[in-house]
Amino acid sequence: MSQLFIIFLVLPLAHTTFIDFRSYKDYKVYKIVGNNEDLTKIIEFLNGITELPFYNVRNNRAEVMIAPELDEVFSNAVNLFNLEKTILVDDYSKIMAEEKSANRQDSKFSWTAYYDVDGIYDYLKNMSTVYSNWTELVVGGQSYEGRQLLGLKINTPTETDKIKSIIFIESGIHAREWITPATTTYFINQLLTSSDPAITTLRDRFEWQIFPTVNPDGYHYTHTRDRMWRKTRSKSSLFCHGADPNRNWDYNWGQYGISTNPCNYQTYAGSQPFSEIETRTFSEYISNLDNILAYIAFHSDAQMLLVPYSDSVEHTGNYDDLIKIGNTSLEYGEKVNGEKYDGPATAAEILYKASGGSMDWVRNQLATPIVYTYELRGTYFHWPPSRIFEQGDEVTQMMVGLFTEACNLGYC
Ligand code: 0X9
Ligand code: ZN
Repeated sequence: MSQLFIIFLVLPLAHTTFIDFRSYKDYKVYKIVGNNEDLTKIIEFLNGITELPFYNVRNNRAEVMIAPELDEVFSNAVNLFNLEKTILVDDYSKIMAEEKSANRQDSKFSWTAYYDVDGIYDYLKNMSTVYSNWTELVVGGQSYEGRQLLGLKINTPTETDKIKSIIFIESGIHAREWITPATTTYFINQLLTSSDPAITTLRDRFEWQIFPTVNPDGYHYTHTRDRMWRKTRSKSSLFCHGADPNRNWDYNWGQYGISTNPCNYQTYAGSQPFSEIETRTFSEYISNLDNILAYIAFHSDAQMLLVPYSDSVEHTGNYDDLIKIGNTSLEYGEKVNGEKYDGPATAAEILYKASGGSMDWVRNQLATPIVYTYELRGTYFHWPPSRIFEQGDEVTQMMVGLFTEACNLGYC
């Protein structure tokens, strides 16, 4: 009994005290099929004895990442419920190796490698000097470890003094979703350098405020310590860190799809709404902007387009327009690589209910008419660096489609 007690006591600590880069050697991703209730019970049991780096339960199927030392406990739990498991990923470290090998092979910023926060910020700084007449660095907030939430404003000169509407892009709020900052800087590069009239028109018509990595501490941590980190890096309890910055906004905070356990790897909502300095300062920054026409958040990797609100199946406000605009956006995107996305729909309908997300707060607090969350593609947050451009081009066309239809419907 005392041995069991020690195992249960030590397991959670084992995951919080490592100082090297976590290898994920022999970590498996399993699929279990069963009813949502049983699956949730298994996940809750495992979450009670350890920190699961990744799990989700939806549509009567669960995907869960299991450390080798937990394999037996996991198998027993699955057997207890008479369920079957299949292996989706045999060794997550092999997937990670593919990302690293191509990482930063030269000193010039590119879209064939993933960059840590300093590399991304250097790129933004560099662009603000190369295109100094019509771009500007903007600081959207601060992080727990003292980093800035840095963005680029793009506002080309016009012949009239008409103030342009703002299109606001938030990316990388979840640290491990590496394809989102990469795609966002790709899109910035398209706006700055493309001579395609569809893209230059899009650029010139609006003021853009684009933030590639709004959880910079978490993102840095995924590059230096733990690839599966998702949250911020604040101190949440004696041994645990971080809150889910997409559960921490002050709209229906703490209601659905959240954890109240500070050690939960994924969805700890924080000690109170806006407990995290990142969401608090960023929401203040956004509130002070007049004239936001659109707020777009990028996540991965569910491959879908979500509309507000995320914790209700109710269709509100201009839902019909958002569906129409979203469909055009997805049609434009599909032309690039033939990839179909689910939606547009509410998260509650096609993903799961989740409260306290940025998109819902923006929609509710600021009444921003066009609000979307794009879930990009990937395999458990991995995407080969050699193929970043695929999603970069897809997203660029999705943006062209989105604003073509929005303007057709009279939003511009
Ligand atoms: O759970 C989330 O926050 C998002 N999915 S992810 O796999 N990238 O973590 C979905 C976000 C849905 N939208 C809001 N809750 N605002
Ligand atoms: Zn996410």
